[in-house]
Amino acid sequence: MNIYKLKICMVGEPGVGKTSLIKRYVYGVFSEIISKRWEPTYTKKR
Ligand SMILES: Nc1nc2c(ncn2[C@@H]2O[C@H](COP(=O)(O)OP(=O)(O)OP(=O)(O)O)[C@@H](O)[C@H]2O)c(=O)[nH]1
Ligand SMILES: [Mg+2]
Repeated sequence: MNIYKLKICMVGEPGVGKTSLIKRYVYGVFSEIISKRWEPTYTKKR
């Protein structure tokens, strides 16, 4: 079986839910609290 390492870059308008989507997928959590604006988010999921 081949194992692929992918890097995904999420870009979009401010406040559309990019960080929320990433945190939901990687950590399984969703927060209504607005994250700090313009803060890049780097996460890793195996
Ligand atoms: N109801 C609802 N709220 C959401 C959803 N996704 C994000 N939000 C809310 O929208 C707000 C902004 O979400 P962020 O994930 O911070 O958006 P972002 O695209 O990362 O914003 P920037 O980092 O400023 O570009 C937060 O208050 C989230 O809780 C969703 O699917 N449903
Ligand atoms: Mg964000």
